[in-house]
Amino acid sequence: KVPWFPRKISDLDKCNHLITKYDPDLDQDHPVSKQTLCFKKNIYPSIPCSGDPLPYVEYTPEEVATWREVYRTLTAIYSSHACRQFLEGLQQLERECGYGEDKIPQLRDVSAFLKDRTGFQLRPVAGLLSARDFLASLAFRVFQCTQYIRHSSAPMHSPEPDCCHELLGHIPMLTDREFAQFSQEIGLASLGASDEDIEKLSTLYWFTVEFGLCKQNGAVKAYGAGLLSSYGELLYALSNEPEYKPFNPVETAVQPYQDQTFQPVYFVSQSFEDAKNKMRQYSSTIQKPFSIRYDPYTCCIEVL
Ligand code: H2B
Ligand code: FE
Repeated sequence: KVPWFPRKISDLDKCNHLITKYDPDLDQDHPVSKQTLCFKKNIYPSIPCSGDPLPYVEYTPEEVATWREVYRTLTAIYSSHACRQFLEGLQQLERECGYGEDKIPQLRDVSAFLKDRTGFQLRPVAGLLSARDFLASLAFRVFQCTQYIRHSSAPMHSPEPDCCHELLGHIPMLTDREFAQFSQEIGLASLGASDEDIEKLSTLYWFTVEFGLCKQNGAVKAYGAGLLSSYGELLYALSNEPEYKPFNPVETAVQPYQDQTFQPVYFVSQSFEDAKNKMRQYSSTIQKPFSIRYDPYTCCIEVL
């Protein structure tokens, strides 16, 4: 039996299954601010409705101070550690979308900017979504994005995605057309896939979109958002400590991983072009009793 999957953007309203990894009421090691709790408990579980304008958020001075520290620390090492597409994306965001250390960019503005560049749009989400729901939204070029920020007591660490991770890690990459296409194609491959295939696609997502490295002019650079939003792991990943393997979807898809410490192994792509071609080839081997096509005019999935 084929698992249900969204056929049109408004179906994403049903792709909202959250996974609670850190219960803020029980987990004393990971404090969250009042505003974050409010997002998690009151605001998002009730809104996400496709088409609603993204809410503007008034961040507290303490939250802006956290953002400033993260922004300063990370931007100091991007030029030597981040891939070209990321640096170009961040520059555009700084020039045209109000990115900077003094204020936390608003998702509504960022979403409009991205939509114009690559057709990606953002949607606010209250925490970690199930892999199936998260990947399905990528099929429609919708990126589900947290809007709250980590606690000020640990500015350089967040156990869950927060707006520093999304805005600094993911968004600059999503301004790149080739990377946007790569992301959408992982999403399309996930629609109606079996649980085992979702698990493999999640692992591929993990080692590319979150922790991917690529070769550029003979040097290894980071393009994964988990690296580009973590000072410590970004330095570690490009040091000579971790193991590197060439990106190869069949092998990468079954590599065990965890999110508690740095990754022991990273996968290196020759280029996005190369990663995209390999992913395409891999996706074509996923067994499904139907095929699908994305119609960019209606933003609907056609099932053939
Ligand atoms: N949910 C949210 N909100 N953000 C993510 O980056 C995310 C997610 N990543 N759910 C997914 C899971 C990823 O780890 C893969 C697809 O499992
Ligand atoms: Fe992420």
